[in-house]
Amino acid sequence: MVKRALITGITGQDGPYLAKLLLSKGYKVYGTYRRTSTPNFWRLQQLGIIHRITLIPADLSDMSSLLEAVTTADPHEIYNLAAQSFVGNSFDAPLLTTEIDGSGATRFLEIIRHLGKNIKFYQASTSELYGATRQSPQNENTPFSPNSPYAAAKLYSFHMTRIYRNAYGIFACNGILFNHESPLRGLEFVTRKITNSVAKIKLGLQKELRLGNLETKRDWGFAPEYVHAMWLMMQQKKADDFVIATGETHSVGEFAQEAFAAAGLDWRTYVKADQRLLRPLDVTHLCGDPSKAGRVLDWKPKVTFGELVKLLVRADMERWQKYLNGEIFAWDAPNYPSELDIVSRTVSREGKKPATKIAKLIGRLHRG
Ligand code: NAP
Ligand code: F7E
Repeated sequence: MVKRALITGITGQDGPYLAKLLLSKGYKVYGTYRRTSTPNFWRLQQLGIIHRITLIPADLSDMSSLLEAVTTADPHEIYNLAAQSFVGNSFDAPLLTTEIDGSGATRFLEIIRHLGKNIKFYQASTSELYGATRQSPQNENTPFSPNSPYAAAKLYSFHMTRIYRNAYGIFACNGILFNHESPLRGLEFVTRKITNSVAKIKLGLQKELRLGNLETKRDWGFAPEYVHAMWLMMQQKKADDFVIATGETHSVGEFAQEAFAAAGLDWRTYVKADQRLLRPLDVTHLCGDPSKAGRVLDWKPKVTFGELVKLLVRADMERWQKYLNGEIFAWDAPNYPSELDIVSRTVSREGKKPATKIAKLIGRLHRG
């Protein structure tokens, strides 16, 4: 029997990696996307899987579209990855964030309950739930203490997932995932913001990098490994909640130092602290304890912090080099005003094409 999976948030970072994994396991994959005025499928294109996925328009704030998506896909498994996932933005849009990240999961749980079908449900919960906790490392028994509208909304969906599991016997599980990164990470998140800037600084396209809180610590892992953990949770006999993390923590400053060093640069020359980038309230220290996932799911992280930073820097260097070489490929930078500005300044400085001088520069970089 061919298994069918419905993934919400197929255009985000995790959706395409999960889709790729499920396709490799023989699943038929359906993915929901929001209608936007400009299509946003660059990640699915980059992984080369866009034509293997059945795309369904749906919005987490709209019950009818979710019902339509579930009846169309008739899935065995639903992975609810869609979210307003940027914590900083949740302070500017708390109600929208609640609607999507909080109530969105309940809409799915209600659909599953009313259809009465055996549909398994995965909820993308988060280490942000631990927020202001002083306990470290954090595991499944650590009390939650959300510190942002994002985390408060995710706390609601965490509990609704647990409640529907216990009240109605629905196979519903929470993956409490700590930060996980990849070359498909959005440019607004700190890791990719740093590695994208390192690439541009190295290529002479940017002079400095402005960051907010350099002291906050995160437990950063590699996204493709984390989506594998999602699938493992859904294959268990009994639904349960799991922490997925590396067990190592590093500050934003350490990440920046490592990323600049990977390009042969000293971060202190380029990184400037900018008060305007501080959040009204931040989460200062996250470090996960994934031992339950190791024991029950036989899941362990493999990519180390150092390897992760290097692979992100390499990916952004390659993308900017390809762009400057005049290659056309699917990526996100052209959608960002800040990036476009740099691109157009480069083009006008160099003449019509971003070619000669920059090609020479790239040649020099390749030679070390
Ligand atoms: P992401 O890159 O921001 O992707 C979010 C996805 O949700 C995008 O496809 C986005 O569509 C979609 N979306 C946003 N609002 C929507 C709406 N109203 N209706 C339908 N779709 C909507 O996030 P990610 O990094 O892949 O994370 C996946 C999930 O895990 C999220 O729920 C996130 O909160 C959670 N999480 C992430 C991490 C992490 O470190 N990455 C850690 C723990 C938990 P557009 O492309 O149209 O914007
Ligand atoms: O911030 C600090 C910032 O935006 C990390 C989401 O996937 O992981 C992510 O949430 C830290 C924070 O991710 C800048 O203040 C400093 O302390 O990369 P971030 P996040 O907030 O940890 C969790 C697990 C999720 O669930 C979320 O969906 O870095 N920081 N300077 C900065 N952050 C950003 N974005 N930009 C800066 O300039």
